[in-house]
Amino acid sequence: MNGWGVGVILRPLFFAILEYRCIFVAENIYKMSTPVVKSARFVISNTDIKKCPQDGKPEYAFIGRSNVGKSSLINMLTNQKKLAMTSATPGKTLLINHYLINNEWYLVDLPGYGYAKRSKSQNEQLEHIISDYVLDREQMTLLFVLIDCRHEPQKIDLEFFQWLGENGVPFSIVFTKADKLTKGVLTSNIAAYKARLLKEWEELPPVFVTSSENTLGRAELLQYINDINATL
Ligand SMILES: Nc1nc2c(ncn2[C@@H]2O[C@H](COP(=O)(O)OP(=O)(O)O)[C@@H](O)[C@H]2O)c(=O)[nH]1
Ligand SMILES: [Mg+2]
Repeated sequence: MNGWGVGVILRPLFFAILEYRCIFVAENIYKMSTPVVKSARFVISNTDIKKCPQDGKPEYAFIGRSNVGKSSLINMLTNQKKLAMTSATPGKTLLINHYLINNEWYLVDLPGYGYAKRSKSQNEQLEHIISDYVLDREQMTLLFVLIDCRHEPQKIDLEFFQWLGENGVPFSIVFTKADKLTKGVLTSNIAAYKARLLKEWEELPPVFVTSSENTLGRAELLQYINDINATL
């Protein structure tokens, strides 16, 4: 996908704020119990942000390459097997899916980018939907960019990070599928990924490591969202 823009060295203020929050979360992890998801329900699928829920509740959106594990992560966080549709083959749907959590906030499953078999017009539509949501959706509190921890940094993701930075979009990074690597390889892959990002960024946003298979990272992500909700 083209059009995410070119890179410059960026140091947006929001990273400092997010980093502070992350340190706060990390310092409190020892006394942390997993925040409770009392209820989670699918609300609506859309291609048009104007038709997304208008109740003003905060939204935490998941984005990343097709098949990275967005829907699985939503199921893992909500402790439901089939809330979000998962698939072994990359999906072709271009939908923004809203899931209401505890009647208080939304998890949003955005369409995946980077699926090679999409036509040019589908890719244009995809860019349109993603940029409409990410840039214009006022309720979007934070964007979680999902990265498969098994892979080297991919151009499309790096360009996407640059585009987010240039547009001042607050985001965090979530590594997925941690169960597929040994601890040693996981640690070195993540260190290498961060080192790659630090070539262009002075600071990194908060980073989470997750597995939808064994719930690694569930408590940390839910706590992070809870902490942000508490500041709103
Ligand atoms: N082992 C493992 N497989 C995963 C994990 N997350 C997703 N998957 C698998 O990866 C494939 C794509 O997942 P999905 O959630 O549909 O990805 P999406 O396209 O980003 O929504 C499915 O076969 C999932 O079962 C994970 O944490 N561990
Ligand atoms: Mg999906």
